[in-house]
Amino acid sequence: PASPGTPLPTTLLGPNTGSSLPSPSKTLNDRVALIRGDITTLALDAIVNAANRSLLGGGGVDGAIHRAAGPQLYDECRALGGCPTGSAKITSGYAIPARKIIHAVGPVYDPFDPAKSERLLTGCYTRSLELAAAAGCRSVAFSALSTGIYGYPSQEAAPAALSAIRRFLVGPEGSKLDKVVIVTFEMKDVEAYKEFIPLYFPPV
Ligand code: AR6
Repeated sequence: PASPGTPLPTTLLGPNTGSSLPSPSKTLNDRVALIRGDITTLALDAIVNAANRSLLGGGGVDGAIHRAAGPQLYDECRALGGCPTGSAKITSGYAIPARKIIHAVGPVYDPFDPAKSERLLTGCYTRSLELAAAAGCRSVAFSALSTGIYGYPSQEAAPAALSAIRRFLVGPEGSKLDKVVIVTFEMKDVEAYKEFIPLYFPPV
């Protein structure tokens, strides 16, 4: 699992820390938020769905998003021809308030190869952020990818997700995004993110 054990470059976080990086207009931890609720109702630029390789819908949050967006979403997804695990594809939002839906295909958690699971999960977050930025989205909400039906332990998924989000926000394209919202549904994910957000995005 992504280890928060390595010291975080907290000196890069604030505008007054003497960092050699360009000062962000907002501090990093202002740009990440955690909410518990229904991702289908959020009026952000993009929401990220926990999809499967077919991209044709399923249970969990995928089912909820397809129901809320309506049948046109299915038609656009069908034309995409699927998506490999660890990657993502983008569609319109149709009947939901978000302009775009990013369909990320997380891994089924493999307890015998957690490093591979982590690589694939991290890939989903990174690719989703790249797609959002490329589509001109400034705010993105993530479902807790793979932590439901796909069995990824929340305590391992949260640090992997946060490390990918952090890496993107401090990277060359990071300034293209104003806000990354993590949307949790179950208490186990709330608890994992409450534990790990202060480690990856320390308050300044
Ligand atoms: N609304 C919001 N969040 C939800 C909902 C909902 N209705 N239901 C579950 N969650 P999951 P996965 C949360 O299982 O593990 C689908 O069949 C859930 O608590 O939706 O990536 C796809 O088609 C968890 O935090 O996705 C795939 O086949 C998060 O959403 C497979 O499930 C993700 O759980 C993907 O499994």
